[in-house]
Amino acid sequence: MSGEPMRSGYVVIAGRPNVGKSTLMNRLLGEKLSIVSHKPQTTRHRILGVLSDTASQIVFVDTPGLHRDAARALNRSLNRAAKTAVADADLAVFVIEALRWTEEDDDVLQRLRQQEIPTFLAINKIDRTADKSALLPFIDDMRNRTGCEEIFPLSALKDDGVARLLDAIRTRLPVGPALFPADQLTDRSERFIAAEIIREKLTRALHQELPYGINVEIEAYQEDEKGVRINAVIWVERPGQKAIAIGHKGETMKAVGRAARLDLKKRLGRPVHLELWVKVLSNWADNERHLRRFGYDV
Ligand SMILES: Nc1nc2c(ncn2[C@@H]2O[C@H](COP(=O)(O)OP(=O)(O)OP(=O)(O)O)[C@@H](O)[C@H]2O)c(=O)[nH]1
Ligand SMILES: [Mg+2]
Repeated sequence: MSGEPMRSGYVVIAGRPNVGKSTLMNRLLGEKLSIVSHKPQTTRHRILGVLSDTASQIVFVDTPGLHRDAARALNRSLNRAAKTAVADADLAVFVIEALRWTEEDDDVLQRLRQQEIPTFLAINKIDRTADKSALLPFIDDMRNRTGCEEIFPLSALKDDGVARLLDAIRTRLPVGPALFPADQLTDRSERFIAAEIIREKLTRALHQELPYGINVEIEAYQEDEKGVRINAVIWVERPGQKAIAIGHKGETMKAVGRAARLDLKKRLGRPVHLELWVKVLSNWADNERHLRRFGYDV
């Protein structure tokens, strides 16, 4: 025993869409928990990732990206989930992209200031900056603009600079007992994670706007001695989207099913039998009743 008191707390990972929040949380956790894609608005729910050791427990909170174009009910729900997560945190990691500052980043900053929570600034994707000397003036500029004293240039993708951020988070946590059992990784069920993995593969496979109109619902999740049997419905908003999601001769659906099954098998450590159906639920992303049914904050 070191004699140091136990530390624990909620650390929200906040930022506009697509800056790499989920990639960073997965890296900090050392596990792929949150889904990741190159399209904005991949994360749609608040997801807790718990990192425990003998001296501390960090409860990371991955959030949907806070964004401006919130014309649809689903977008408003994503923003609401992000905002409430920030309100409940002990510490925030504000993620931005190297050499970029946008109005949406400024919105996130204003939100963090309103809540008055201590904030670390993570400048992500530094691997994309060939000329590293350009980072120094950017860091100074960001220090002035955000008022954050603790700034961490890093690459979540390449695991560069992440350990330094993790150490700083540990020392900043309030003294307190563990909030979750030490062996618990997340607050989310295997069923939820299965739906997310399927949505990740769909988001990566489908082009343009279609991923925004997709929701995955697990209809059956049964375990027996042979493994896990999962039936999932992929809801789209219009008949034309159904044809695209299925693909020519069902090829898109087959590829998505294969990729999801492999990932699920790895995650669950058991064989997985997966069946996918594509169905239309007209305009579900703009309907609060449907959103509630699918578990969104409305
Ligand atoms: N080059 C580079 N790409 C990164 C890095 N971190 C994340 N990415 C990529 O950025 C894209 C978005 O990553 P996500 O982790 O899904 O971003 P997010 O902020 O969680 O996005 P939303 O959930 O949509 O708000 C993906 O294509 C990632 O692979 C990084 O350090 N370097
Ligand atoms: Mg995300």
